[in-house]
This record gives sequence, structure tokens and C-alpha cells, in this order.
Amino acid sequence: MDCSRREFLNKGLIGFGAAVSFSNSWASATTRVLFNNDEPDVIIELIAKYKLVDTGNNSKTKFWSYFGSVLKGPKEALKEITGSYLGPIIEVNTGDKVRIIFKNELPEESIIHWHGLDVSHNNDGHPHYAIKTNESYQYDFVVENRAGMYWYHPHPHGRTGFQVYQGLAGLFIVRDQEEKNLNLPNEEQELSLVLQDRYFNDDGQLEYRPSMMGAFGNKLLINGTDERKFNVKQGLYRIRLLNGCNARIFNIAVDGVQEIKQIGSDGGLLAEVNSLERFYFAPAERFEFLFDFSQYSTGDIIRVESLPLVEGRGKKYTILEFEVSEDLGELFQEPSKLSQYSKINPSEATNLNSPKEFELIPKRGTGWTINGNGYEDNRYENYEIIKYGDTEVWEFYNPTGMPHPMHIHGTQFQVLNRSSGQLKGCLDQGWKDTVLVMPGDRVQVIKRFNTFKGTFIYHCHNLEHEDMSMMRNFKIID
Ligand SMILES: [Cu+2]
Repeated sequence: MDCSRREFLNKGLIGFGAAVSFSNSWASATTRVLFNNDEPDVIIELIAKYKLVDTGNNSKTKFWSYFGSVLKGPKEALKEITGSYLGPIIEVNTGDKVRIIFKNELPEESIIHWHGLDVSHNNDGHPHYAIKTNESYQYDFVVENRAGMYWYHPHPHGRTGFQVYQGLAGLFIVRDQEEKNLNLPNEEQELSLVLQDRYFNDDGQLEYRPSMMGAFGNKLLINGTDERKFNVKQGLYRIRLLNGCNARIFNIAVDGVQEIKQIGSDGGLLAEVNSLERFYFAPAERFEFLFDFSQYSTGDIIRVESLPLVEGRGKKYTILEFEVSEDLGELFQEPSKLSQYSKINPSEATNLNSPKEFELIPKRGTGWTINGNGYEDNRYENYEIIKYGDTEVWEFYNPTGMPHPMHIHGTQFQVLNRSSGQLKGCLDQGWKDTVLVMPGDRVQVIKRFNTFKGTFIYHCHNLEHEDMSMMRNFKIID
């Protein structure tokens, strides 16, 4: 890390970024400090407001959307998706100093969380920092994460599910040199696809129908559009998926394909290709794979499907299709080695023999909880206070009949073990920020708390569970 980056980071640590000051002692410092000579590389403005979008229904649908513009830096830092309700794709490099100015033109409070990025607490979109209509919030952070597909979405307490459902989300892609050196399929042969479901009524308008199970739709959308068929050239592709649904879990298979070649996960590339026949894909998880369309003929259709979550119960359905064109793609090769990923040594953990246990349970009057506790601003149990620099093992135990994708803010973690083993096909490989805890499962993750002090949150990424109160603070202290 060079000097200017370190300096920028230190400023971040003392807490600038917040445009709004708080008089309470919740955060160590929330006064905004201007950059001096240390200017950001990229300045982006994101405005959240209404947007009318044609999603193939009777009439245009009223969404909420992020409108972006680059105020400084390369124009390629933002990529609009034509005809989509999703926000622009943000694309930056590891090490970039990024300023994002969020303007809230929604009729209610909001705040943005950069899902998977390791940033200081006041840049993380903690619900505490939600701003009112017509207010703005300035984020200043250095992109510390390695290359990967991260994303952004609102995070106000109690309203995250509703706001994401209205259309507020976007991809945040990070590039780095290690990834560039691999010469993976790129440009046209790299597809980033956001999977979401929405319920449209007869008038073509969104209907948000939350329940204890979450909010589900009657229609699947890809990248915020009705278009679910993609023309591909005969060549090798890098396909990157985000499950951007509020609650829907997919059980993904590719019709007629025995080996799906996974190359990446939530936190970027794996060490090497991991072959899967099918896999569970939970809200907020990312999955990257290589797919060779050169083995197909012109006009062939390849279906990405979701199988029943439990064998024999329900029907499979098509998520999206690829249609092979007659065009030949650029030639790319599958690398034998992908990245410098290394496993965290379990002995690094301060509590390897006594993992912190988090029981995922419902409670009368509260709804879904963690250890029976709902969310309260500025509240922590003892076990939710962590010493800066420590590595810990957390065990999520799910005694219920519903799966819970658990997301921990801050650094990426690794899955140590899962009581049900690997048979279930959960995505446990590589760096993770969200782990699917299946009914009956005990899942242990190992995480380093060594980057930023302060208050962060962990929660279920079934967004209706989260809003119901399946969310808690944790605090990293000296
Ligand atoms: Cu849940």
C-alpha cells in the first residue's frame, strides 16, 4: 500500500464520510472532513428516485432506481443497463480512492450498503446512518477488496426488503492485476447477470407481499429487465451471477451439463476450478463460472434451470437461456491456476474450541431473531464485542425448517465446516460474505476482524427476515 492510500485510509478511520452529524456518542467521529491534497480517483453521484420501466407487463411499472453519474474519473466507472430498473454497474480497481455521493429523493429514509466491500463503519451503510428525503450522504473509501463481483443496495432498518424490491440495487465490480493477468474471457464474453423475482399485479405494478417466508414474485427478471434469453458466440464465456432476490433460493443446474466449472464466489476468484453438478444459490450470494459455447452448434439453446429445492417437491423451472449464434468468439483458455487464495489456519482463531453460537430462531412478537434477540440500534451482547485484530469462529445453528442465508458485514470470511457435509451443494468455497444455513445445519465460519474498528451488522439476507429483526450489531474494539 503506498503512502497516499494509507493516508486516505487513515482519514477514513477517523470517520469522515458522514454528511450528517450526530450529537450522541454512537460513533467515535462523524464530522465530515474534506480531502486536502488527497483527492479521490473516482467521484460518483447516485440519486435514488422513481423510474418507469417496461418489464413486459400491461403497462410500464413504477420502480425506485439509482441514477448515476461520474463527476470525476473514467466514464467507464459507471455502466448503465439499457431498459433496466437496476442502478448502473460501478466498476473500479483495487486501490482506487472512491467518493460516492448518495442523494435520497425517495419519499422515505434510506442509506446504501456496499455488499461485500470492506470499508469503515460510517462508509458501510449501517442503518444508523439512514438519511431523510432530500438529504445526501458522502462515502469516502479506498477499495481494499480483491477483484470480485460485489453489489450495492439500501439498508435502512425495517425497510430494506421493501426498498430493494422497489428496484434499488446494482453491481459493484472490482478489478485487480491478478485477475487481469489470467486473461479470463472479457468484454462481450463476460456476462454479469442479476437474478431477481418480482410480483406484478394485473396493472403491471409491483406488489410487495412479505410473509414469514419472505417476499416472492410471479416473474423472474434478469438484470432488471424482462429479457431472459442471451445470444452467445461460439467460445468460452465467464458468467457471473448474483442472486438479487429478496427471499428466493435457487437450486441451479444447467440442462444437459454434468460439470459446472465454478471459478469464483462472493469474494472473488477461487484457487482453482471447482466442478459442480448443481448448487443452492441463496439471496446475496455470487457465483462465477466458465462455460464453453464452442462445443455447441448454431441455434442450440442451453437452459439454466432451478430444480426443486427438495427432490420430488415442486417442479423445475427455467431461469434463463443462452442461444448459440453462428459467430465465433474470441479465443480464451481456461487457466489451470486461478488465484492466490489461501485458507485461514483454524489455529489462528482465538475461540476455535468454543465457537460463538448464533441460533436462528423465531420468537413470538418479534418474528425471526438471532439467539432470540431482535435488532436494536446501539445494542450488543457480550459475545457481539470483538477485539480488533482477532480471528474468530462463528457457528450458525438453524433448528428451523427454513433456510437462512447469513451475511456478516466487514471482511470476507471462510466456511470451516458444515454439519450436513458438502452433499447439500451449498456454495462454501472461497471467500464468502454470505453463507446459506440449511434447516438443521450447523455452519462454522472463520473471520478476521483486523481491518476497521467500530459497529457493523450481521443478519439474514432473506430481506423480510432481516427487516423482521433477524439482524444484530457487532462491535470491534481495541
Ligand atoms: Cu432468514
